[in-house]
Amino acid sequence: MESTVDIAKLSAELEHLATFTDAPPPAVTRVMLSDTDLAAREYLMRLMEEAGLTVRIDAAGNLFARWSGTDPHLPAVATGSHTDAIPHSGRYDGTVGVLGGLEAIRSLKRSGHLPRRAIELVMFTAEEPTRYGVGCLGSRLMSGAITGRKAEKLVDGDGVSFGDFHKRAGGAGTLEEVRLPRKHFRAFVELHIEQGPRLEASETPIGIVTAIAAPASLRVTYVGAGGHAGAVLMADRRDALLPAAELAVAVDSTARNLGTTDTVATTGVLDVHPRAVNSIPSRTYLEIDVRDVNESRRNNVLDVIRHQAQAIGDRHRQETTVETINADAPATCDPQIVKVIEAAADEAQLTSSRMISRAYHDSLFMAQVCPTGMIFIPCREGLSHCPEEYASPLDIARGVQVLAATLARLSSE
Ligand code: HGY
Ligand code: MN
Ligand code: MN
Repeated sequence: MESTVDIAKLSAELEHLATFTDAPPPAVTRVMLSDTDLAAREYLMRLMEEAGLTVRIDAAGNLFARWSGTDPHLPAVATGSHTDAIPHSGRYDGTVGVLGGLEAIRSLKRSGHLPRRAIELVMFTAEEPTRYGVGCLGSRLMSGAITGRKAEKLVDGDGVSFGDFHKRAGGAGTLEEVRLPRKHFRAFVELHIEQGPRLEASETPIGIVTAIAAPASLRVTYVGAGGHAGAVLMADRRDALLPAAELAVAVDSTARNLGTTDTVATTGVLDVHPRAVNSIPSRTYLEIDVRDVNESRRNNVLDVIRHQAQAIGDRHRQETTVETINADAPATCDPQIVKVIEAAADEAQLTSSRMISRAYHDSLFMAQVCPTGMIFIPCREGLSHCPEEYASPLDIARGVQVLAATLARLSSE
């Protein structure tokens, strides 16, 4: 049956969701469980209920909206993504998978599809690492990659633990109960913008992800000696910004020299204390992101950077701490799900190409729960995690159409 996508409604919903932001438009900042994020969640839950879905929230704040199937005993087919947004970012990262997933379900309902297996739309909490330094907290808990007990102890920049903060979501149960048994779902399929230039450059409307790169991140602190910028002579200084600056350059050159094109490393956070022009930096804090599709190559670069961080700190006579926040394995998408998505794209007469995802997604962890696949759509110049992020209504509609056909096939099995 032909399911049609109401792209005007979906585009309006994406635009309205973007108004829930702590940054001036067109940028979007929506950090997990902030007041803005909670208001956005209310809006999304209302849309899900209007679509006739039954909504539940787990202790981590993951949101599940269920369309029951004719056979209640069969594991559901799931789709979804995230709606939290890093500071000063865009309006399509994650949201296309949540609102696009909702529209895929609505379009199937309109077409008269009756799913044998339930279809569940999932909005994962905290896909972005902004608050706690670790990404995919909601799906990590679902997969057991982190235990509830460990997640409780995570502390944000204001000293608030996730053990306290998660309660803002109003979810049921405990963080330990967030974990899903393997095969809790028949399959999980995530629609997402590519966050890279390949699909647009090759004029390919649909990407089918075969593997997701392995992300890792470090946090490094340097503690030197502060003091008056005018009074302390150069020979007497232990300026904490110097090792930090040296390390940031080393991170970049290590990825370029030791890796391949698939190896990337970024120093995305560099905080200076006390951050006053006439005060010598006494403490610096860095967060470093290292990724590669090849886990052992990623681990090698990570090890070198860890040693460089310590050696540079020693050379500058600084108190140095180097901590690994996460070092995850890459994920492989399920070959059978890849084929179902490919058949759905063919049915829609849309060309598709198989590719890897250099960004991570909740699918990285859902692949540990059930057979998982991802559908990519192009985004303008591959830009993402910035206000210039853009996906056209036509590309979004095509992605939703392929997602709907994929969900129809999987929920009829
Ligand atoms: O950082 C990532 O890859 C994802 O967009 N959070
Ligand atoms: Mn992101
Ligand atoms: Mn994302």
